[in-house]
Amino acid sequence: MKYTYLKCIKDGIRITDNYRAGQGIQIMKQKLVLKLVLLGDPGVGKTSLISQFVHAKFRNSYQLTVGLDISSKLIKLNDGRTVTLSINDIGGQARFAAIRHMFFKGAHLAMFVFDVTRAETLRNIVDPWHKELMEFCSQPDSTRSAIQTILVGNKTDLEDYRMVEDDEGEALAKKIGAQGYISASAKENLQVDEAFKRLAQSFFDQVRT
Ligand code: G3D
Ligand code: MG
Repeated sequence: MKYTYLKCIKDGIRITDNYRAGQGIQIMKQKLVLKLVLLGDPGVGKTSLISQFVHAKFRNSYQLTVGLDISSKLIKLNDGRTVTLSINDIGGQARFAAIRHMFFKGAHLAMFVFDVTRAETLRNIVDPWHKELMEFCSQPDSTRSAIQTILVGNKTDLEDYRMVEDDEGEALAKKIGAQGYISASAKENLQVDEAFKRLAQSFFDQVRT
Protein backbone atom coordinates (compact mmCIF):
# COMPACT_ATOMS: atom_id res chain seq x y z
CA MET A 1 0.00 0.00 0.00
CA LYS A 2 1.42 3.34 -0.99
CA TYR A 3 0.23 6.74 0.12
CA THR A 4 1.10 10.11 -1.30
CA TYR A 5 0.12 13.26 0.48
CA LEU A 6 -0.91 16.46 -1.29
CA LYS A 7 -1.74 19.78 0.24
CA CYS A 8 -3.25 22.88 -1.24
CA ILE A 9 -4.72 26.12 -0.02
CA LYS A 10 -8.14 27.02 -1.27
CA ASP A 11 -10.18 29.92 0.09
CA GLY A 12 -8.14 29.88 3.26
CA ILE A 13 -9.14 26.29 4.08
CA ARG A 14 -6.42 23.69 4.19
CA ILE A 15 -7.48 20.75 2.11
CA THR A 16 -5.58 17.53 2.47
CA ASP A 17 -6.06 14.74 -0.04
CA ASN A 18 -5.00 11.21 0.70
CA TYR A 19 -4.54 9.07 -2.36
CA ARG A 20 -4.16 5.34 -2.42
CA ALA A 21 -2.79 4.15 -5.69
CA GLY A 22 -3.25 0.50 -6.54
CA GLN A 23 -4.32 -1.60 -9.50
CA GLY A 24 -5.44 1.42 -11.48
CA ILE A 25 -7.94 2.48 -8.82
CA GLN A 26 -7.49 5.77 -7.07
CA ILE A 27 -9.31 6.21 -3.79
CA MET A 28 -9.50 9.84 -2.80
CA LYS A 29 -10.58 11.16 0.56
CA GLN A 30 -10.91 14.89 1.13
CA LYS A 31 -10.23 16.36 4.51
CA LEU A 32 -11.09 19.90 5.57
CA VAL A 33 -9.02 21.41 8.33
CA LEU A 34 -10.23 24.46 10.22
CA LYS A 35 -7.97 26.32 12.63
CA LEU A 36 -9.65 27.12 15.95
CA VAL A 37 -8.18 29.35 18.67
CA LEU A 38 -9.35 29.61 22.30
CA LEU A 39 -9.20 33.00 23.99
CA GLY A 40 -9.87 34.02 27.56
CA ASP A 41 -8.26 34.78 30.91
CA PRO A 42 -5.95 32.28 32.60
CA GLY A 43 -7.82 29.73 34.69
CA VAL A 44 -11.20 29.94 32.91
CA GLY A 45 -10.84 26.36 31.68
CA LYS A 46 -9.62 26.59 28.06
CA THR A 47 -7.21 23.67 28.40
CA SER A 48 -9.85 21.67 30.30
CA LEU A 49 -12.46 22.20 27.57
CA ILE A 50 -9.99 21.01 24.94
CA SER A 51 -8.98 18.02 27.03
CA GLN A 52 -12.60 17.01 27.56
CA PHE A 53 -13.49 17.51 23.88
CA VAL A 54 -10.43 15.84 22.37
CA HIS A 55 -9.52 13.19 24.98
CA ALA A 56 -12.77 12.86 27.00
CA LYS A 57 -10.72 13.56 30.13
CA PHE A 58 -10.80 16.10 32.91
CA ARG A 59 -7.84 16.53 35.23
CA ASN A 60 -8.10 18.51 38.41
CA SER A 61 -4.65 19.94 38.11
CA TYR A 62 -3.07 21.44 35.03
CA GLN A 63 0.26 23.02 34.45
CA LEU A 64 0.06 26.34 32.65
CA THR A 65 0.33 25.65 28.95
CA VAL A 66 3.82 26.50 27.76
CA GLY A 67 4.12 27.78 24.20
CA LEU A 68 1.41 26.75 21.82
CA ASP A 69 -0.46 23.47 22.24
CA ILE A 70 -2.12 22.17 19.11
CA SER A 71 -4.44 19.20 19.13
CA SER A 72 -6.79 18.02 16.47
CA LYS A 73 -10.09 16.22 16.29
CA LEU A 74 -12.25 14.98 13.47
CA ILE A 75 -15.91 15.85 13.90
CA LYS A 76 -19.11 15.16 12.02
CA LEU A 77 -21.40 18.07 11.21
CA ASN A 78 -25.21 18.09 10.94
CA ASP A 79 -25.14 17.42 7.21
CA GLY A 80 -22.89 14.37 7.65
CA ARG A 81 -19.80 16.20 6.42
CA THR A 82 -16.63 15.67 8.43
CA VAL A 83 -14.13 18.34 9.35
CA THR A 84 -10.89 18.29 11.31
CA LEU A 85 -10.47 20.99 13.91
CA SER A 86 -6.91 22.07 14.59
CA ILE A 87 -7.33 23.41 18.12
CA ASN A 88 -4.80 25.98 19.30
CA ASP A 89 -4.29 26.69 23.01
CA ILE A 90 -2.04 29.67 23.63
CA GLY A 91 -1.90 29.21 27.40
CA GLY A 92 0.55 31.10 29.55
CA GLN A 93 2.38 32.73 26.66
CA ALA A 94 -0.52 35.10 25.87
CA ARG A 95 1.54 38.06 27.05
CA PHE A 96 3.98 37.79 24.14
CA ALA A 97 2.66 39.78 21.18
CA ALA A 98 4.69 37.83 18.62
CA ILE A 99 3.19 34.55 19.81
CA ARG A 100 -0.33 35.96 19.75
CA HIS A 101 0.24 36.98 16.15
CA MET A 102 1.21 33.42 15.21
CA PHE A 103 -1.71 32.14 17.19
CA PHE A 104 -4.33 34.23 15.38
CA LYS A 105 -2.86 33.87 11.93
CA GLY A 106 -4.97 31.80 9.57
CA ALA A 107 -7.65 31.09 12.20
CA HIS A 108 -11.13 30.32 10.90
CA LEU A 109 -12.79 29.96 14.31
CA ALA A 110 -12.39 31.50 17.75
CA MET A 111 -13.90 30.36 21.04
CA PHE A 112 -14.05 33.03 23.75
CA VAL A 113 -14.12 31.42 27.18
CA PHE A 114 -14.95 32.93 30.57
CA ASP A 115 -15.59 31.46 34.01
CA VAL A 116 -19.20 31.85 35.24
CA THR A 117 -17.92 32.14 38.84
CA ARG A 118 -15.71 35.17 38.08
CA ALA A 119 -17.51 38.15 36.54
CA GLU A 120 -14.27 39.91 35.61
CA THR A 121 -13.44 37.11 33.17
CA LEU A 122 -16.65 38.01 31.29
CA ARG A 123 -15.72 41.70 31.18
CA ASN A 124 -12.27 40.80 29.87
CA ILE A 125 -13.80 39.08 26.85
CA VAL A 126 -14.63 42.52 25.42
CA ASP A 127 -11.24 43.99 26.25
CA PRO A 128 -8.64 42.60 25.76
CA TRP A 129 -9.70 39.34 24.06
CA HIS A 130 -12.29 40.41 21.49
CA LYS A 131 -10.62 43.76 20.92
CA GLU A 132 -7.29 42.16 20.17
CA LEU A 133 -8.73 39.62 17.77
CA MET A 134 -10.54 42.39 15.89
CA GLU A 135 -7.34 44.46 15.73
CA PHE A 136 -5.51 41.48 14.29
CA CYS A 137 -8.24 40.85 11.71
CA SER A 138 -8.11 44.46 10.53
CA GLN A 139 -4.37 44.33 9.81
CA PRO A 140 -3.50 44.37 6.12
CA ASP A 141 -1.51 41.12 6.33
CA SER A 142 -4.29 39.25 8.08
CA THR A 143 -5.50 36.35 5.96
CA ARG A 144 -9.10 36.85 6.89
CA SER A 145 -11.46 39.48 8.15
CA ALA A 146 -14.34 37.28 9.26
CA ILE A 147 -13.54 34.71 11.90
CA GLN A 148 -16.57 32.83 13.22
CA THR A 149 -16.76 33.12 16.99
CA ILE A 150 -18.68 31.63 19.91
CA LEU A 151 -18.84 32.61 23.59
CA VAL A 152 -18.58 29.91 26.26
CA GLY A 153 -19.28 30.37 29.97
CA ASN A 154 -17.46 27.50 31.69
CA LYS A 155 -17.70 25.89 35.19
CA THR A 156 -21.52 25.70 35.38
CA ASP A 157 -21.09 22.77 37.79
CA LEU A 158 -20.08 25.31 40.47
CA GLU A 159 -23.71 26.43 40.87
CA ASP A 160 -23.32 27.88 44.36
CA TYR A 161 -20.54 30.20 43.22
CA ARG A 162 -22.14 31.35 40.00
CA MET A 163 -21.82 35.09 39.32
CA VAL A 164 -22.82 35.28 35.66
CA GLU A 165 -26.26 34.21 34.41
CA ASP A 166 -27.04 32.92 30.93
CA ASP A 167 -28.81 36.10 29.80
CA GLU A 168 -25.63 38.12 30.44
CA GLY A 169 -23.63 35.65 28.38
CA GLU A 170 -26.21 35.83 25.59
CA ALA A 171 -26.19 39.63 25.62
CA LEU A 172 -22.41 39.73 25.38
CA ALA A 173 -22.37 37.18 22.56
CA LYS A 174 -24.72 39.49 20.61
CA LYS A 175 -22.62 42.53 21.40
CA ILE A 176 -19.41 41.01 20.03
CA GLY A 177 -21.16 39.46 17.04
CA ALA A 178 -20.55 35.87 18.16
CA GLN A 179 -22.62 33.02 16.71
CA GLY A 180 -24.08 32.31 20.11
CA TYR A 181 -23.56 31.63 23.78
CA ILE A 182 -23.18 28.25 25.44
CA SER A 183 -22.78 27.61 29.15
CA ALA A 184 -20.70 24.52 29.77
CA SER A 185 -18.77 22.49 32.29
CA ALA A 186 -15.50 20.91 31.24
CA LYS A 187 -15.48 19.05 34.54
CA GLU A 188 -18.92 17.44 34.16
CA ASN A 189 -18.70 17.27 30.36
CA LEU A 190 -21.81 19.42 29.91
CA GLN A 191 -22.31 21.13 26.54
CA VAL A 192 -18.63 20.77 25.62
CA ASP A 193 -19.10 18.92 22.33
CA GLU A 194 -22.00 21.23 21.50
CA ALA A 195 -19.80 24.32 21.83
CA PHE A 196 -17.12 23.04 19.45
CA LYS A 197 -19.61 21.58 16.97
CA ARG A 198 -21.83 24.65 16.86
CA LEU A 199 -18.79 26.80 16.15
CA ALA A 200 -17.58 24.53 13.33
CA GLN A 201 -21.10 24.35 11.89
CA SER A 202 -21.37 28.15 11.87
CA PHE A 203 -18.36 28.33 9.57
CA PHE A 204 -20.20 26.34 6.90
CA ASP A 205 -23.48 28.17 7.46
CA GLN A 206 -21.64 31.43 6.80
CA VAL A 207 -19.95 30.05 3.66
CA ARG A 208 -23.33 28.95 2.30
CA THR A 209 -25.03 32.33 2.78
P1 G3D B 1 -6.97 27.73 31.35
O1 G3D B 1 -6.43 26.76 30.35
O2 G3D B 1 -8.02 28.63 30.79
O3 G3D B 1 -5.89 28.50 32.03
P2 G3D B 1 -7.49 25.36 32.91
O4 G3D B 1 -7.72 26.88 32.49
O5 G3D B 1 -8.14 24.44 31.94
O6 G3D B 1 -6.05 25.15 33.22
O7 G3D B 1 -8.37 25.29 34.24
C1 G3D B 1 -8.08 26.13 35.36
C2 G3D B 1 -8.63 25.50 36.62
O8 G3D B 1 -10.06 25.43 36.54
C3 G3D B 1 -8.16 24.06 36.86
O9 G3D B 1 -8.10 23.86 38.25
C4 G3D B 1 -9.29 23.22 36.31
O10 G3D B 1 -9.35 21.96 36.93
C5 G3D B 1 -10.49 24.08 36.69
N1 G3D B 1 -11.63 23.86 35.80
C6 G3D B 1 -11.64 23.91 34.46
N2 G3D B 1 -12.86 23.68 33.97
C7 G3D B 1 -13.66 23.48 35.04
C8 G3D B 1 -15.06 23.18 35.20
O11 G3D B 1 -15.84 23.04 34.26
N3 G3D B 1 -15.53 23.08 36.48
C9 G3D B 1 -14.71 23.21 37.57
N4 G3D B 1 -15.26 23.07 38.77
N5 G3D B 1 -13.39 23.47 37.45
C10 G3D B 1 -12.89 23.61 36.21
P3 G3D B 1 -6.74 23.97 39.10
O12 G3D B 1 -7.15 23.49 40.45
O13 G3D B 1 -5.73 23.11 38.43
O14 G3D B 1 -6.38 25.43 39.07
MG1 MG C 1 -4.42 26.50 29.76
